[in-house]
Amino acid sequence: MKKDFLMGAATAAHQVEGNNIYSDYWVMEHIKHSDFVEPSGTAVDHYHRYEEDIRLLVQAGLNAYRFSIEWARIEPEEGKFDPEEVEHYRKVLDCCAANGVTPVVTLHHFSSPAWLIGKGGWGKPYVVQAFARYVRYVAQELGSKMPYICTINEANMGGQLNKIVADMMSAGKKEGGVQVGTNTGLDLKAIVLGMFEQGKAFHCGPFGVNTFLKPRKPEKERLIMEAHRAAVKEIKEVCPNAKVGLTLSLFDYQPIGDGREAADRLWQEDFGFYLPYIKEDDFLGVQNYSRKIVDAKGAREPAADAPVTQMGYEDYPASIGHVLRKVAEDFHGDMIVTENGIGTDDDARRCEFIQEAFASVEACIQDGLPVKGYFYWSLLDNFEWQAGYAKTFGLIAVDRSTQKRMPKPSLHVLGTLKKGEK
Ligand code: GCO
Repeated sequence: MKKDFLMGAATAAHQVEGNNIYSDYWVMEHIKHSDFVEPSGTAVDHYHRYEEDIRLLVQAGLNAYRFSIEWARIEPEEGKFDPEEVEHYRKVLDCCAANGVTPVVTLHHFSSPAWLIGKGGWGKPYVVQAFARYVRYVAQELGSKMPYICTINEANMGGQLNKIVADMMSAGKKEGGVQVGTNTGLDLKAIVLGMFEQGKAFHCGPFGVNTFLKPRKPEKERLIMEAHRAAVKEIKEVCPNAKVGLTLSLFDYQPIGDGREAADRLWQEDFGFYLPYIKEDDFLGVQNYSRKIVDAKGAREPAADAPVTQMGYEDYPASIGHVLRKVAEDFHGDMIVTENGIGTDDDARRCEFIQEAFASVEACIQDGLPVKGYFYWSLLDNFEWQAGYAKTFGLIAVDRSTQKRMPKPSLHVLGTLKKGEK
């Protein structure tokens, strides 16, 4: 493995830091009929323990760390930036530098400032201007310390949720159809009451709540991509040397029987639609967790005898290599695996998963694909959105009653892969 290959682990601010009180997620977690199984609370207190966490990453032999800067902390009130929060992230970036760790920074990872939702959120054109203003400020303050910037995490997740959540609810499935924690097991009354409570809390009415992951129609996807393009422009003006891209959630769609057309349609929805907006980017963050078998009617549930993860989708590590090869057919820039991992309470299986998944990435590199990094999701067991803390992806376990960190054998396994040891 080349010395400059980025080998690390990933987190997201809302899932690990704690007390993200000015965010839309905090509001949604605390309404009476919330669809979150539990609130994020103090999370795993990464906000105060990032130095220990980065040191554990380095001691394991890793050389890169992907994390997100929280817009709701930087701009808790519209147009008012908080210099103390900028200083916090400056310290995180300086901690990376002091430990020889390359930071890959995400500027939006699902959570937004609560005030944005009241202004139409990700459903109104204003979001492009608001996001660009936030990005420019962060680039001016911290850009010289950020060699790699992901503007938006999983720009296509809202579109994926739009397609799948309805199917999951009609099938009575709480989770499994998408690569993010969901909780679709609520009854209709609770869902409707929750909508009105959110509409009141955000001051935008029950049908005007456009959070980033609110299932959305294709025409709203354009706003996401316009926000990305505006952010790239701001970053390149302020710190032209930063490498900029976004990340996409991508499944390994495997057609069987007459499923080719359906598989191609799904890939076009998840990837092809976004390609024109990212073709000129410095890299694409590829995020993949599993495969889906596709027949003429569409994506199937995992086979009855297929191993599945805590999330309900198939435990299938080879998918990441397949997705990298599929992306490379049409995207000719660098690729970074910005998320790949497994939700399981069996760390021995996680060790095997990592070795199998990384072997498929290495095979892509050996075949000449420009893969420049691999980030395991996640460094720490954390808040899996609506599914809460029961889903454990981490290389490090955390006792949340004491916030004690307990590295798992899988952290060491990932580190040895960086050193080329098997
Ligand atoms: C995502 C998000 C992460 C998830 C991870 C595990 O890809 O959905 O980036 O926040 O926690 O994927 O589901």
